[in-house]
Amino acid sequence: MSSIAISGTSLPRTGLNATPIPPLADSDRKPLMKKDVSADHPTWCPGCGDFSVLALYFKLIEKRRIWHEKIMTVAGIGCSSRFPYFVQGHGAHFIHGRALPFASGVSISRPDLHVFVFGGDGDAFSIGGNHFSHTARRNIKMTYVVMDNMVYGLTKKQTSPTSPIGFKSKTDVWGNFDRPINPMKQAISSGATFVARTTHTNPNHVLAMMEAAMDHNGFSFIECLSECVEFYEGAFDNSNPRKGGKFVEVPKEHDITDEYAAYRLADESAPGNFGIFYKVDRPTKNENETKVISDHRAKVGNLADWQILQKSFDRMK
Ligand SMILES: Cc1ncc(C[n+]2csc(CCOP(=O)(O)OP(=O)(O)O)c2C)c(N)n1
Ligand code: SF4
Ligand SMILES: [Mg+2]
Repeated sequence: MSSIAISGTSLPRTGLNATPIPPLADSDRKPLMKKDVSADHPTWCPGCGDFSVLALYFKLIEKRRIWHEKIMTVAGIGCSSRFPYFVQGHGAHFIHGRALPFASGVSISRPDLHVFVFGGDGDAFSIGGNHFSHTARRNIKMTYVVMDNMVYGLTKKQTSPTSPIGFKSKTDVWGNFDRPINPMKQAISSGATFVARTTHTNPNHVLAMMEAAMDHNGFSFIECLSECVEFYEGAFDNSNPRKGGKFVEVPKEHDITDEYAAYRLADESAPGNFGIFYKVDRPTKNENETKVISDHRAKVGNLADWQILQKSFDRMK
């Protein structure tokens, strides 16, 4: 379909010289339902926890009226990272561990979008560990949901950075003896301004955490336990009341602005607490960069981007 740009919006044309059809006002648009936003049939194993996270993302899109052109779903590589394939909207299935730098560029250059990043524990804390720390400390506005199954699923059962001590895998046939990363502590210490924990077995809670994260102005991180039924079955039974476990919410009296209290919560042994551990406001990199750009633009007499660039090139001559 050809299109024409009017006041920054792309309007569809029905023929070469046809009058552009004005876009519908947001209030006249119908919320997108699962059938409107589900793409390819998910190729996860039957029973995989990732199905539940995807279903709740669809719910979020419907409930918060995120339009097709505003959906931005980024991922790295892994079973969980196949996520953008299954969403009918903009997105990228990027390089293993490199989803956050890609998402950072999108977030900073497109302030009208809320970028969602989904991925696995290996993607986030092994190969992508450095990007995790730097995106968090820069407080770049986006929501990062790590679907933690405590194993490498796609590559068929290697030890991941969150695998518990004693976990037997193809890389640790004798049982893992390396101390696992605690994603919540890692997020808080790296400077994430919103840190929450949930589990795929509690759909209402997953949706509530995604909504709160989306409303946060900054880097919002959610550790979502998501069972790999193929290579780590039963890993989260202790937090699932249907399997005899206990789902314990963050205590009501917890102060979410208290960093040390958040650490103490994060330090509790498995299955731990679920809910928002930490949430504070700090200027985002998005805001800081926008200010630098507008200050500079004002200084150079509000020249167009290409004129500023030309001036820089001229200085290099
Ligand atoms: C640069 C690079 N290194 C290694 C791999 C192989 N690889 C693909 S996915 C993956 C780990 C997946 O584990 P995780 O991120 O926890 O996702 P899951 O499959 O468990 O959802 C690895 C090591 C790769 N694709 N690219
Ligand atoms: S291997 Fe595990 S993580 Fe991957 S789709 Fe199957 S159950 Fe899910
Ligand atoms: Mg994993």
